[in-house]
Amino acid sequence: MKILSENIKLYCIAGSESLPKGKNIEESVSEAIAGGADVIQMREKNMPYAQKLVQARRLKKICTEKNIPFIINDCAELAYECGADGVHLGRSDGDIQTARKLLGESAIIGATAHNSEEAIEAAENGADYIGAGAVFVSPTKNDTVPLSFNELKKICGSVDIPVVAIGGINTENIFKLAGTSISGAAVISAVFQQNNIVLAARNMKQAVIEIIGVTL
Ligand code: TZP
Ligand code: MG
Repeated sequence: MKILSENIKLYCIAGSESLPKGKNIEESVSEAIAGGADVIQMREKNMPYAQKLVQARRLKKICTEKNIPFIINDCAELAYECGADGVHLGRSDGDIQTARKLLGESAIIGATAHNSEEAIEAAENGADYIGAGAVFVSPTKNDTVPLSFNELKKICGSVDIPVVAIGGINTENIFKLAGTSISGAAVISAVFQQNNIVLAARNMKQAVIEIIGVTL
């Protein structure tokens, strides 16, 4: 299952620590999909491996039923073991070619880039999409330095694979990214920390659709 730029508009990243108290991750992912999520990523930074595997298998089943790609953050081995559609690798999560050998040609491998040099390198190594950011101050990840509009635009222009912006994106500030040529937005809080996840995803998807066609 490869990813096309038209199928990565709303990339929703789910993690048990990013949900409001009492919210269940499976239900939340189902709601995000009902609202229009194009891709689901599972991102668990503090969960034991065995527990991540159980949860990942459950989420993979939900995504498969809806024909939505399911991506694992950080760990190609976990992606392999749970049968995910792919993995997202940050700069220190292992190399793309090793993950490709493990997961196979049809796997979706995403890579983080903070500038065009990193994006070009990832594309040359076989990445299927780029996650570029953070683009704004993120309420979820506090160790990021926001990218400028021009740097994001340069990243998009430097590779021919889809670029998804990440970091602090919501329905109000996403309009600042119009004209960068991003293919989509990856979000945590703008969808999963909202009371009505279906509605939040629907509004976010609409906002992405409105800005991606804009050229400056
Ligand atoms: N990488 C850069 S910012 C970020 C990640 C994983 C967090 C995104 O979460 P939010 O809540 O959409 O800012
Ligand atoms: Mg990572």
